[in-house]
Amino acid sequence: MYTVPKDINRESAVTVALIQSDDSIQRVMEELEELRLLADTAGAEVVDSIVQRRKEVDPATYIGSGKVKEIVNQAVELSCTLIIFNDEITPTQLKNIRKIAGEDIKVLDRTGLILDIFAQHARTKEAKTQVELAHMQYLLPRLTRMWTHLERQMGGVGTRGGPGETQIEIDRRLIMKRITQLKSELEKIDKQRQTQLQNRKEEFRVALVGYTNAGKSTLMKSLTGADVYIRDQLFATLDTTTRKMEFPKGTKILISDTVGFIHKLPHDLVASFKSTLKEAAEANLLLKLVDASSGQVAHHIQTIEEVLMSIQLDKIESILIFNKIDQVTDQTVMKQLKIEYPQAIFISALRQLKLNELVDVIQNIIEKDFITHTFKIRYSETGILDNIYSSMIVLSRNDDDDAIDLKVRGKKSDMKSVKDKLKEMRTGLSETLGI
Ligand SMILES: Nc1nc2c(ncn2[C@@H]2O[C@H](COP(=O)(O)OP(=O)(O)OP(=O)(O)O)[C@@H](O)[C@H]2O)c(=O)[nH]1
Ligand SMILES: [Mg+2]
Repeated sequence: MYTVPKDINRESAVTVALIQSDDSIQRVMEELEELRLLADTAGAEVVDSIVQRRKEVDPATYIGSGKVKEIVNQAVELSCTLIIFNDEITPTQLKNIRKIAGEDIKVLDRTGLILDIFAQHARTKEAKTQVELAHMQYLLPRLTRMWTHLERQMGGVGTRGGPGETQIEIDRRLIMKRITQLKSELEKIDKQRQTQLQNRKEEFRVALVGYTNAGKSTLMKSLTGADVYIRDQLFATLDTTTRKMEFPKGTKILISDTVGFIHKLPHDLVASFKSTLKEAAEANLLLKLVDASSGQVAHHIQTIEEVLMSIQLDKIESILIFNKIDQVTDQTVMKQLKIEYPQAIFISALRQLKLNELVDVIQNIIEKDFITHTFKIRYSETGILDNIYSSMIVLSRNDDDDAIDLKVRGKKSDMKSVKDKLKEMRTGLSETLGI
């Protein structure tokens, strides 16, 4: 469960949600709670949430100008510097709301808030380039004189990651030029990634996917010992980390940790993170991680499926994993989850509970297409042993007087490559012996 750190220097914010006739109230409340976590990660404390019922969205101000005025007054009363809307609002709506809000209050929507967090958390060049591209694309239709003026005056939440102070003055044409530049930089990075992936084609690849804060990086660390960034924050990870992992039977796999998903993930962000998500696209197996203690299990699973479908990764074989079981205190919740998701695995990445079970399931999936074969290796051919031991599971070994009998299980392609090498060695030997 997420805990809000108290910090008196944090900005105060009011969140605003719209409920239309077919919206579920519970759904909107959950979204507001998530918005609070997003704001908290960005550095703002939500002190009030306002819900407005309307049949239809107001094209000019999203919730109606009267309601906007009321919210602005409320924000002033509560000494808030920030109003955050639960949904993505159009550039026109944003412009009009900002006009009403005046210069002392910043107005953001969910996308703007997520972009702000991404800007704070991007570390590698790739992540930074992707975030800047998404930010520029978001900024382009929203670039107004008034806004640039505001941005220059204020700092903090919602103003990071976009253009710097001098860049703010540049016009749309220059921003468009920057977008082209960033796209070509990403293409270059993408090509490098392709080459890396090409080199790893032979290895079995597993990618961790799931809702943000589900514990993907923690699982990566528990499985591989990788020193990845773990925080009780949304979008702690924005970069891909790939590590080798060796199973007890000797099978080696590559495992990747990557950016998390969230409900209403901004479209531009998904598009600009395509390159990072390629690691998942090239995977043989996806580990879909869900926080069992979140109280939003079904919703999180639905989001994972939706995002995977939107990036065409929904056909990859996958395992559903419930994490943080140590945090589920209500045993009826666990029972219910086990009934509803009979195929799922239940673990605690942090406490390292049931990780063996997970490793066994992955191992079984890898071994599904394995075949068994017995090689007879002559003592003059022991040079091939390294090759066999590194790519296959050795079931038994019998060192006879004239040869070694090795019973192995492994991929058909690995068997073939060993057979070919042996053949080559034997023909070479026949040639030198003149037989
Ligand atoms: N109690 C408990 N906490 C866990 C477990 N696994 C992860 N956590 C905590 O959950 C928080 C988020 O973990 P991360 O591994 O950073 O989650 P993530 O899925 O990588 O999140 P993002 O990178 O932000 O998308 C951290 O505070 C972890 O310590 C678990 O099994 N039990
Ligand atoms: Mg992470």
